[in-house]
Amino acid sequence: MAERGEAGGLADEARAGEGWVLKPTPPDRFVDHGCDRETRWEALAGTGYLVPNDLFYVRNHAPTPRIDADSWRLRVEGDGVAGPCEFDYANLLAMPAVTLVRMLECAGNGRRFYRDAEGQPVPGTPWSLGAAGVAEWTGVPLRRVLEVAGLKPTARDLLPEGLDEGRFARPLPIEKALADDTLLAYRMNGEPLPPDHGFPVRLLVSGWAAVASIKWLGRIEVSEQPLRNRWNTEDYVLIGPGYAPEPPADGQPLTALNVKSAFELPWPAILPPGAQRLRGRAWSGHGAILQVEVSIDDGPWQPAGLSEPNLPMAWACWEFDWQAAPGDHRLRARAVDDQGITQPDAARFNAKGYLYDAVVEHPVRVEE
Ligand SMILES: Nc1nc2c(c(=O)[nH]1)N[C@H]1C(S)=C(S)[C@@H](COP(=O)(O)O)O[C@H]1N2
Ligand SMILES: [Mo]
Repeated sequence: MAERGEAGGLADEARAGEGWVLKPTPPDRFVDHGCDRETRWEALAGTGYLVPNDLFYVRNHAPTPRIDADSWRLRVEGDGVAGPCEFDYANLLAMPAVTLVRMLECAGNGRRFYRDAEGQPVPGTPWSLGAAGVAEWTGVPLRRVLEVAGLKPTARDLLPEGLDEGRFARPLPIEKALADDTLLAYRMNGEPLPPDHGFPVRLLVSGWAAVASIKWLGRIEVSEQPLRNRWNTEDYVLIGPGYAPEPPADGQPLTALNVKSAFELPWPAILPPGAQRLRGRAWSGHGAILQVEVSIDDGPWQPAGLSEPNLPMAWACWEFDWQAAPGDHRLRARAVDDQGITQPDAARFNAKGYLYDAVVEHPVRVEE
């Protein structure tokens, strides 16, 4: 094993594997990407609509910090509020709470398919489709807290900042900050937020790439000026043909998620011949799922059955009955949301490999 600090990159990579994520992420349930852990789709089979906290993917830019709720404070300040203001954990818990079911999905989910399906390598964590999950979140609308802090009508952008190493922070426009379903969340699936998912308080920004949902929140700057940092000008920005730059950003800062679907199967899957009930999930950052179709080996698109619940900005579970014949097969699923947005045959290339939304071919071998 390389000595720490021997070669900069190596030391960093070695460090990224150790102790970044606190919860157990066994290899039968997660793919280990070093600092990030991807949920295996086959592990979601039979889990119900919500992803249990212990199975939820983790995306960290720094190790999960251990934060004491009693000494924790959220500071709201900047020229967009009347004056600086502090909230403690008890203050937030005492405010009227809202509970919502929403998806979190990493902007890079599906990134490996830019290379594997489209022959266009891109840097970054090579997620398959498991950097997504749906949970029930409880918290206080961010708007309420901003109102208490004396939000000015001239406020324009917010900078929510994490307490992790490097103080991860990404600017958020005021319109999205004021949405009814933008929360300061402190519970996930009925439990206090787990440390890896932002304890004690994280932002939940509905329908947007999960990079907006800052974990371990410690401070929110409210500004009358547009705010920029690396995370909305260089990273988490769509850069490529067809994405006109919005200077000073190198491209278009990521906002809403798009439409995707996945099978609850291992990659590749091995199935016995005969009647198979295939299951999967489909989701959209713009609304609810209207329809899912499945095609086997370039055969016709056939409707899959959707089950309830089918909540907007969460996902729909679906199933499809298949008579599996021995041999190698390619399964495809394609979703349409209630805004009429569907999955294309090829995703629109962008330099950092975000928002891969094309129909994915899932390899399956059927054998005795
Ligand atoms: N403070 C902080 N917040 C953060 C991050 C981070 O590294 N630090 N990662 C972001 C990214 S890129 C994603 S995809 C989601 C992941 O949330 P999860 O680990 O709870 O699934 O958190 C977001 N919030
Ligand atoms: Mo992410």
